[in-house]
Amino acid sequence: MAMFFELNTGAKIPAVGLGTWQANSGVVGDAVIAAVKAGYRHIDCAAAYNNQTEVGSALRKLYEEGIVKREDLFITSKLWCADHAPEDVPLALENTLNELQTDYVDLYLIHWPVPIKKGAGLKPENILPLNLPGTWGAMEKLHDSGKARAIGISNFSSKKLEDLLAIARVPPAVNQVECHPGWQQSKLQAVCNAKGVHLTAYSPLGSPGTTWMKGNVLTNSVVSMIAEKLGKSPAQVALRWGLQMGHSVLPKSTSEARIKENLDLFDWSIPDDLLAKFSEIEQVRLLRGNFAIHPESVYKSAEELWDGEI
Ligand code: NDP
Ligand code: 1BO
Repeated sequence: MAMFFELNTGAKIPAVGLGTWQANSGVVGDAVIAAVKAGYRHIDCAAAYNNQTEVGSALRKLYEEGIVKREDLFITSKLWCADHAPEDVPLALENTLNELQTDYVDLYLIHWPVPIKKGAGLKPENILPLNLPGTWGAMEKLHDSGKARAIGISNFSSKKLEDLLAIARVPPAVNQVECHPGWQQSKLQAVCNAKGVHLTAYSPLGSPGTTWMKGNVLTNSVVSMIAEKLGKSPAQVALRWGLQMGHSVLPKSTSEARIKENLDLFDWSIPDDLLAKFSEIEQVRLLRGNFAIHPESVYKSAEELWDGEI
């Protein structure tokens, strides 16, 4: 198993990236430093995580101490929902580049297919219809400028991905979506494979610390049984499953020990007979996008937001 997957741009995305959502100020910088020292070369960021400034300072320290060079890292960030207007897209990236102390990101994603009014909160009444040609056209210009070396999407259903492919001059390189043994995304993975779009798995451990998401991947009986048989932790089994399915994975941790554990995935594998057992796991989407769903919203039901993939 290589430590990278190749994107449709020809660039290589490291198979394991450090997640930074809900990594608090005061600890996220140390987590980034621990991760890079442990061998991570991919950091997953977003303007909405409100911690990019601390991530950027940690990266600057790593460059100054000669621990890693910028060109050896793969940095992802995401366009927030309030910045979908074409004129706001370059300003949003500029702000992110300043926060991350870099001239370019390796990958810039539309965070959600859920535009909201500028400056407004993420509430159903603030949601606007998706303007894919406008927003994607602005993303394509960022790609042309070299400030976003690859562009992509996040939380896009198969249908929304196909709608985008129908109008895109630059096809998306990545669709970053929830994906773990408890929400395997088989249909979306098949569409991504057919169209040459890489699927990155977010919440690859089922986000056990996010209590409202109610994930139980790490205590699932199939995952636990396989972990015991292989002498690995449930987290390692969940992550290794993702890699064997062809996904890059983004485990978040601010614990140095777990950061190391989550990268220890490359000198072993899940054999085929145990891999087959993952089909027995009940499938439940955890991050359902309830913030976008309301009878008066553009998305009146989860069915509409996810185009039936729910
Ligand atoms: P994960 O599935 O990565 O789970 C993170 C949780 O698991 C934390 O509570 C962490 O605690 C704990 N943990 C980490 N490693 C281990 C381990 N080895 N054993 C036991 N527990 C462990 O959840 P996230 O939802 O954070 O997803 C990962 C990343 O994906 C995000 O941080 C973000 O970068 C991205 N993401 C993107 C989204 C999008 O809309 N595009 C949505 C959601 C996530 P601790 O820190 O204490 O170790
Ligand atoms: C609304 C959750 C976003 C995490 O990427």
